[in-house]
Amino acid sequence: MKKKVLSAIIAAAMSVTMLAGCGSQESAPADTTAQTPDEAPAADGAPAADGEMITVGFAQVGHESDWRTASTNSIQAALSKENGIDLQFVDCDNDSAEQLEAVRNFIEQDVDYIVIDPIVSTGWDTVLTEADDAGIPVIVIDRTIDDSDKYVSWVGSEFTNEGLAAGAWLKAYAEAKGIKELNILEITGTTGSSAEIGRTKGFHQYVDSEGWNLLDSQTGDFTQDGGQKVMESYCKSYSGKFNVVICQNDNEAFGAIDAMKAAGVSYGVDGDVIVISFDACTAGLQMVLDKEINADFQCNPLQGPDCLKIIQALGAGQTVDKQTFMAEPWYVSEDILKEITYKNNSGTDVTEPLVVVDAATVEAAY
Ligand code: GYE
Repeated sequence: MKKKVLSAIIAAAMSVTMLAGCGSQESAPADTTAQTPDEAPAADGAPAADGEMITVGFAQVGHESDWRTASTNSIQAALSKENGIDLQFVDCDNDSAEQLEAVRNFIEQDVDYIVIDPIVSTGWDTVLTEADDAGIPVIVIDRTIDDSDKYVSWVGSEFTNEGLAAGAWLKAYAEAKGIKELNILEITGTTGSSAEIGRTKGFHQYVDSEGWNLLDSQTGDFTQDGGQKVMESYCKSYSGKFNVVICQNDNEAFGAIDAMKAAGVSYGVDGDVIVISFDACTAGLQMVLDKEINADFQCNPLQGPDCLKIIQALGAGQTVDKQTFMAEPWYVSEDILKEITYKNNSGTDVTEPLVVVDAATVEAAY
């Protein structure tokens, strides 16, 4: 079946429906507001219906972290030939201009679907309008697009809740340990990415409301090398003055830990500096188990199966959610706090468990 025929059917079918089988974080503002047919970008056809392969172009952020590798693997495994999909994968190397060009190339090739993990959250409206005009549905995964709604569906994480959870945990942990003063160094992710924006916003709500001392905040660009360089300079500038390092992903935390080791700073459960991280990749959770990282707030990268379901649902003329949130636990090293309570990004008071990492948790990670 060809694009324009199905586009009318699918556009008409866009309404409020949960995507079956998708994880949905209880505390997340599961926004099930779907577009009306008039607002919806024209959705495309499913060539598999008449035996052809479905062509999908995926503009991936890059290869900056363990999380990213897990994300790429998940998409490639799900959007596979066995599942009737001919996937074109472009690694955009953390370069926004390259990513826009990749999407434009997909439009030119008239692929059936475009999947984007947007490096930054703005600058998208023109190219998404071009995709819409060409009748190609766009699916967004992981990071969000904040200046255009011309995509069919997004599946990813509630980054602000991740930052809020980190703040709520640090507050409860400091109280439990009798730590009176928090002097914090922050290493942020790629500036302008929704993951960086959300984690910063959530955590800073606690910095502000608790009156914590945020000594400095610099980007490590979500890389190990970036985390190490920032921490090397922090260790010189703030020697003996900090007792918390919050890194916005595991790879930055690995780099920061290497820098602290080199500078003779003790860290982790038995050290002077509390280490907080996000992602909960295998190597990150191993360091939680080894008591080097105190707490690791999961960001689930396994969006391949959800993405496949969205494509299949669209191809079958079914409705899809505009937003799907991944379910994400919070991991800790010590068994001293059972749960955290906080007001999440949608204003709801939530109490969520803290999972103490053991060998099986590490084994089950990505
Ligand atoms: O936390 C980081 C990666 O967009 C949520 O990007 C993702 C982030 C993840 O490089 O490791």
